[in-house]
Amino acid sequence: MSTKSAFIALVGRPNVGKSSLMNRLLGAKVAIVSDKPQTTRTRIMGVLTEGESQFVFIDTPGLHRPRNKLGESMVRAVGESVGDVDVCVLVVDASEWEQSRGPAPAERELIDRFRKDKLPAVLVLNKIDLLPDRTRLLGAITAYSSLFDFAAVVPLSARTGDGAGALIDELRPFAGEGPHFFADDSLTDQSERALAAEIIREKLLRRLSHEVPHGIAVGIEKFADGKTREGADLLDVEAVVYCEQESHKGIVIGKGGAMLKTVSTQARVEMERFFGCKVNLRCWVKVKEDWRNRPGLIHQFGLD
Ligand SMILES: Nc1nc2c(ncn2[C@@H]2O[C@H](COP(=O)(O)OP(=O)(O)OP(=O)(O)O)[C@@H](O)[C@H]2O)c(=O)[nH]1
Ligand SMILES: [Mg+2]
Repeated sequence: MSTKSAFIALVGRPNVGKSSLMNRLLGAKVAIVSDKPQTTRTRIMGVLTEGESQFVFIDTPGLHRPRNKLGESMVRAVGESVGDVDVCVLVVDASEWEQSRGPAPAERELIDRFRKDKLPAVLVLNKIDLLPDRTRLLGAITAYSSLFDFAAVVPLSARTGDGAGALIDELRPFAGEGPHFFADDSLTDQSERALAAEIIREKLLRRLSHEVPHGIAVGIEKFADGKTREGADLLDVEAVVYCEQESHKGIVIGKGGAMLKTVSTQARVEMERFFGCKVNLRCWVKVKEDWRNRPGLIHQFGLD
C-alpha cells in the first residue's frame, strides 16, 4: 500500500483553542486545555492515522510578546514549528471578532511568515458554538482573506466538533506520498512522564488565578510500575509542583492542604483513565524563585 503523510502546525494567539482543536481532531486528549492564556508551553505532536494517510499535528504555544525567558522559548517554538511543516492552520477565536480591532499583530506576524516561506495555510474560525448566527463570521473572513490567500476557510467548534470533519477534508490534499513517521497506533510524541506532569499542571491552571498559574511548573520525580495488594497494575507517581514565590506556595497548598488535595485527586483520576490502571500520586510544592528567567531550570523542566 502506498502511504501518505502531512505535517500540520496549529498556530495562533493564546487561548483561541489550538489545543482543544488538536484533541478534537485526534479524538483523544493529548494536550492540556485551560481558560488561561499560555497554557501550552512547548510544541506537542498529535498523530492521526486514517488508512494510508497520517496527519501529524503540531500544537504550539500561543504567539504573544514574551516577558521572560520562558516566553522567549515558547515563541521560538512557534517559529521552529512553522518552518518544518507542509501546511499551517491559523486558529482564530471567532467569538471575539466583534470586540476586536481586526487581525492582531501576532496574527499579522504569522501571516507574513506564511508569505515569506511560501507556506500554504488554512484559516480556522473557532468557537462558532458561541455565535448566535454564522453571518457574524463574514467580517472576520473578509478581513483575514484580504491579508492572505488562505487555501481554505473553515468555521468550526472544537468544543462540539462541528466542522472538524470539514477541516480534515481540507487538509487531506496536503498529505504527500511518503512514509508514516509514527507507528499507526501512536497518539503523541510526549513521554508518559511528560503527560503526567501536564495533567497535574492542567488541574492547577484550572483552579488558580492571577499570576500564580503562569509561574507553575511540574517535575516528575518518580514514575514506576508496580502492583496493588490485589495484584493489579499500579503506577506510582511522585511529583513536585514548583512555584515562583513563597506566597504562591501557600495558595497552591491551600487551607489545610485542601487545594493540593483536590488537584491531586483530579489529576489521579485523569491519569487512571489515560494510563488504564490504578495510580498512586503524591505531590509536593517547592519554591524556585524567578525560574521563568533561569535557563537551567527551564531546561530541567523540559521547556526548551
Ligand atoms: N465555547 C468554546 N470554547 C472553546 C472552544 N475551543 C476552545 N475553547 C475554550 O477556550 C479556552 C482555551 O482553549 P485552549 O485549547 O487551551 O486554547 P489554546 O489556543 O491552546 O491556548 P494556549 O495554549 O494558551 O495558546 C478553553 O477554556 C477551552 O475550553 C470552542 O470551540 N468553543
Ligand atoms: Mg494550547
